[in-house]
Amino acid sequence: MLEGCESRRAEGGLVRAPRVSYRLNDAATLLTEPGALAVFGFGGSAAGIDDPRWSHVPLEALDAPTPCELWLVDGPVQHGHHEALRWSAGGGWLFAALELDERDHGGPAGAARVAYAQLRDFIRSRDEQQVLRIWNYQGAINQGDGDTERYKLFCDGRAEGCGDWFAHGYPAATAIGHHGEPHLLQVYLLASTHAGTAVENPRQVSAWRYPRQYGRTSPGFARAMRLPAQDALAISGTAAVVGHASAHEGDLAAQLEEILVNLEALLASAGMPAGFDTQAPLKAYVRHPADAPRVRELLRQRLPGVPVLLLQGDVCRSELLVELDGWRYA
Ligand code: 3EB
Repeated sequence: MLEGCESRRAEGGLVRAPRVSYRLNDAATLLTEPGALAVFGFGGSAAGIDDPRWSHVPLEALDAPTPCELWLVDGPVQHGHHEALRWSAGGGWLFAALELDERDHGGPAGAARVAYAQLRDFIRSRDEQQVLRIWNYQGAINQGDGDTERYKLFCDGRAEGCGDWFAHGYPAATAIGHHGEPHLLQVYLLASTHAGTAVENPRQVSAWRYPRQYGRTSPGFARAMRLPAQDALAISGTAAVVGHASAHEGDLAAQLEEILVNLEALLASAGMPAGFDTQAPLKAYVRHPADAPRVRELLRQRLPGVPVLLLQGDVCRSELLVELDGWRYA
């Protein structure tokens, strides 16, 4: 039986997926939980905590009360700092994060280049060499025109900083615009001692093959990543992109429906069971806070019982109004 095989393999040394959940406890309490690898607070909840595992994500929460996000792993967790970055590690997993001020690095491209170069250098020194999932939060992401739009400059710098890091295959990723301090770039990642399996979406052109019209440098990310023990799928930021084109410009509900179709196609492509459940936390990044009630209601109908955190975030194409990402456990 497949399930039996997989759990035996996990016991035989393959790392069990981190358990990601939303919790209404305060961050300091969550950090005391055994196996706490990372804790995230959103928007206003700048808790002033001095722990490398704590991140303040500069996206405003559109839910009240706002939970924290907790990542739990098996076994003891170590943590520390390395240059500008914070890290924690345990159970075969590594979290690493950094925040840079673009003005210290000549702008959005320079900041992305330095962020990725630092992460790469750090990972090189670690046992957890396999980067599976990355999150990027950039201020004013849609500002600027054509190739000088800030997201496109971020893509240029990211590719430069990576060099040939992901020549064998890209991690899953999210890139979203925040409305916090405009020059702040935040990047964090999850890596492992074991490789995952990248998953593409048959309905979508792979991002690294996007045609020239979307920028000089195609975004380097996989649509999803099956974690090493095959017990979870990390789902990249998923928008209403079909082929390489944005669908349903100006139509929030239709974009959300398209995203749900994309997510189902992705689950099928990954060999995961259809649908989402109460164990699988998702995020919805909503461009206009006024759309939050509609997004919440539509998701309540279409994904009943699924924990979805609504955050104010700008999708990297200005015509896209909403994006989802998150997790699916097998
Ligand atoms: C898309 O499908 C939407 O640049 O890392 C989604 C996930 C998107 C990750 C990235 C961009 C990124 O193209 C945009």
